[in-house]
Amino acid sequence: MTRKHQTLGEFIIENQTSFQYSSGELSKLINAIRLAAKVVNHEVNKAGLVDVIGAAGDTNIQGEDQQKLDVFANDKFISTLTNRDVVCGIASEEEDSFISINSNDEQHQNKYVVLIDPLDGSSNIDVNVSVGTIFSIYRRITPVGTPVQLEDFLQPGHQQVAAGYVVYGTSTMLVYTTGDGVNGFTLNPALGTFYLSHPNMQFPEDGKIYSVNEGNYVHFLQGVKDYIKYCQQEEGDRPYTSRYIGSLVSDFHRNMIKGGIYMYPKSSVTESGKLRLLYECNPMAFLAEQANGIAIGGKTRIMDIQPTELHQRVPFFCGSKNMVKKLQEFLAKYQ
Ligand code: AHM
Ligand code: MG
Repeated sequence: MTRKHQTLGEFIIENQTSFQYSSGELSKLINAIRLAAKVVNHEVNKAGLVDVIGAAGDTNIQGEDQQKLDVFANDKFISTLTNRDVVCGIASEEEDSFISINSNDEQHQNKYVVLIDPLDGSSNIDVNVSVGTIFSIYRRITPVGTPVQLEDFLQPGHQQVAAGYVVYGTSTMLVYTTGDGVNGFTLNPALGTFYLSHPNMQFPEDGKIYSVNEGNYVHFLQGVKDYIKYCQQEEGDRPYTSRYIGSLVSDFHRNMIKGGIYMYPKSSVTESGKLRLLYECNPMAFLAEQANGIAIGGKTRIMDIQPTELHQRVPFFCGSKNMVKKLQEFLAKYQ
């Protein structure tokens, strides 16, 4: 149930029992992400002051070293999740390997692992364009009370129990799913409180926006090239509008609200595309499917791919149902 003026904290408590494994542990975990998001938001908002307060690598007035924002966000999410004792393992786009947390201690019986991209699109920060945090949550598959293993992180996306993102945009929003629809919460910066602003978010079935880095057009496979030409043709409701922020969270967020398709294909120079299956594609795919959208990696559904390594990259196409289906028709011609 959703109410007007409901805060994220209230929403988590009220919806806790609708979650199939309800024990309060997942709620604590989402609360920890909420807290870290607020701290990172505060820091991201100050990014434009870099000439005033010092750049990464400098020492600030308190004698502390200034960190790059993606390093700051990584440290903040990891320390919050660790200190609050809500997970048994974390994998981050910023870390080479996964982190095991107190998993060999009988006191710590946590069941969940988190995979996180702490600050996606961070190259956009220097030019004051929106960036985001993406997270993905699974139940571990190895026994509780033993150290987590790589296999706990290499689960296909359809095993996710929750996923979401924070978009640090004109407003800061936290959008997430626990497998029961997608809800969006907007931060009131004066109060430091997230309010339910976008209940039950849904991709429109049709859309008119396509998002792709067209600078790479010459390297794309013929099916993708043909679909892009289709988007540009004058017929019916086409040509579509081209919008590419280059910040996955922002492009996805806009497409979910307005209707659209996001594409990061493989190409003749990037055999698997750019985006990471575990930190970017799976959580976005879970959100998309929960919001009446589709996410594929070519022929396959993104969430059916069996991961083989932590930092695996895959092609990614995601958005409004009818747009992704049309793209599939073009891709099928060349398979
Ligand atoms: P990052 O994880 O290094 O920030 O890269 C991911 C980002 C996505 O947010 C964005 O959609 C994409 O890279 C943009 O890539 P490109 O500049 O190649 O179009
Ligand atoms: Mg990223």
